[in-house]
Amino acid sequence: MSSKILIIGACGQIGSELTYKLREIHGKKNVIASDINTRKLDLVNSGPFEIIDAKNFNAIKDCCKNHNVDTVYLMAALLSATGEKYPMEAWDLNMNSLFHVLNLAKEGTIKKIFWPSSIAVFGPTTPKQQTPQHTICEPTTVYGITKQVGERWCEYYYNKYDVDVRSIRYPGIISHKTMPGGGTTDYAVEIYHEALQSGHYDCFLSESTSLPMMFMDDAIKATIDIMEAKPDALSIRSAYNLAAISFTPKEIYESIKKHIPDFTIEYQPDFRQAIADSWPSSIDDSVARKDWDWKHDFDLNTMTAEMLRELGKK
Ligand code: AKB
Repeated sequence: MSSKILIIGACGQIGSELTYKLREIHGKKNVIASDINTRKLDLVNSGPFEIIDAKNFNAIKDCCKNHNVDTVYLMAALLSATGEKYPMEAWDLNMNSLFHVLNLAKEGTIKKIFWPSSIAVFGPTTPKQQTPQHTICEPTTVYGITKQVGERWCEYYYNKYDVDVRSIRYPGIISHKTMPGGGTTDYAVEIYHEALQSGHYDCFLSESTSLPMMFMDDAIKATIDIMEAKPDALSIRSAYNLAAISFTPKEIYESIKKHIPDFTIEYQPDFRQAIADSWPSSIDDSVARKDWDWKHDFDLNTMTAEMLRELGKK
């Protein structure tokens, strides 16, 4: 039986698009999608699917053995805003799921892991502009703490047990196919939907909050590129800084207004403002660009045009 890929958390924002892309590359039957429920029926029906709770070591192990899985993409996580509401659940899911796949690789059941980190590893004491790869990481959110600790464990398993684990620090990801859930950067997706549906958006961040962001196509490309990179090319085994665009709510609003002149916005910052304020405004990703030739394609205006065109069809 040829070796297979397993995606854990395949019904999520990045997991679902990654599943479709990997199936396009490797063939449907070689990519097993899994999630804790079947909430995305189109994805569930698009190829092999297993119900797996990412906190259940035996369920992941059985699936890997039954399908001869050698590569796991662990995409299940509670994000920053939800993590603040359910801190223990975020710790439990984000950490235990990571240990499960790291230990499966350590014992030889699987060979390769992708695990996403985030700009949430940074905190208020981190340099805000062009945040370097190696810098102060004192996150203030539970989600950020799980990602920072997770990075340390990834590097530890690589150094101690030769586990081939690869990771990137995703910025906010924007897609027209799947809604994000529970993140601080979610406004940058909601705004496009509201611009088309009601012509008005109440933004939960202030107009001048600049955050690192990326169009989904670029995020998927980065994920696949780092997994295809030669092991020796990778100088970072915690997680790579990754960047594309940085913008404020006012800048994305203005970019949408070029297409929808009557679009209006109001700013009503809530608890997510403090999270956004603790994160960088822009990221220096030169190490990723050097090590595995990372480059992004979409800027704010090309992304806006694509988002409005695709969402407009729906
Ligand atoms: C969030 O806002 O929590 C996520 C992230 C930046 O990791 N999108």
